[in-house]
Amino acid sequence: MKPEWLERDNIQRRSRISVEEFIAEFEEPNKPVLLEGCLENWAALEKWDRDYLIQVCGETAFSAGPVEMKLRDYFHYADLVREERPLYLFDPKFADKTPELGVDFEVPVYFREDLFSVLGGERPDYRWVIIGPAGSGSSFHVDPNSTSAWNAVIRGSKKWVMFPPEVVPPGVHPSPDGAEVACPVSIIEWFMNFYGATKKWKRRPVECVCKAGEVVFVPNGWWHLVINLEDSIAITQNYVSRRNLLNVLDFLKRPNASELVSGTRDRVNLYDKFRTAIEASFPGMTSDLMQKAEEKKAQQKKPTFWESVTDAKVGGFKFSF
Ligand SMILES: O=C(O)CCC(=O)C(=O)O
Repeated sequence: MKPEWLERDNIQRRSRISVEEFIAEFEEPNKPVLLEGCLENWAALEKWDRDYLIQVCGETAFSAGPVEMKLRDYFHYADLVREERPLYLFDPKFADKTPELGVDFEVPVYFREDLFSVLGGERPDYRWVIIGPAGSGSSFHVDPNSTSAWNAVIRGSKKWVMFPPEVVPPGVHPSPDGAEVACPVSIIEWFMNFYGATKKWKRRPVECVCKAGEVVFVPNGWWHLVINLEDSIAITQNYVSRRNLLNVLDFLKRPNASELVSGTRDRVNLYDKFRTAIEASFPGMTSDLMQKAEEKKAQQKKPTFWESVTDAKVGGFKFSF
């Protein structure tokens, strides 16, 4: 990575804010934030390094792109690899495979509402351990099923570049139905060919380097690219809360849901199952949220006092008693 690709760090950073502040300032308005100091009681921060992981699950096979590899072999591969797109270990079943890992972390307070949990064993994949050498990472994508996510770095550091839902990153070409995304071949290629142009854009991307002990909140629909600046270990979790429930339901109901929905076997019926399970566990929640969304929309359309006394569109003054 060239130093100038790492200079811009314009994400909002917050330390030890309350859950209410997080919801009001970031989750409700769907804005990214880097959260400091919220992993203090994670044993993983003390314990998880290459030697510890090899000791507890070196012989266990984890998913690394298209292959399953024993963790011991993956670390060996990561030491030797010199490719531009190294295999990236990204495993959704790590805590089932190695229960010792599952008890070394907990969901940070901000993300405890987890509405997909009403689906029990039928919920889409939702948490992953992510391990990769410097240079590995995730090219531009939007997270699955319109969920939001948090990503906690345990070792190493990650450079993030994020664009809001309405801004498609340069060099990225989603198919009209959103089911496929064509991107430059490698992350470095994106930086070399497209990053410079974003400096002149009005809608600059949100960027940061997230270090061990820090968490990035990725609001739903945001495009993001992530590259590991060092050998890294992280945990990410995708979730649905009241703030994005309606988006997720809309997404699951789309006509091409069978192509769009991911992380679960039954992609077609997920909408009905989720809607029914939410209604059973939280009666009235969906209709309450819909009503509030309607009210908010109406509020946004309502002219302000100044707009109501002036004819803002034609510039004529209407004030009268
Ligand atoms: O590589 C990473 O840590 C980012 C992972 C990511 O973007 C995702 O899980 O959606």
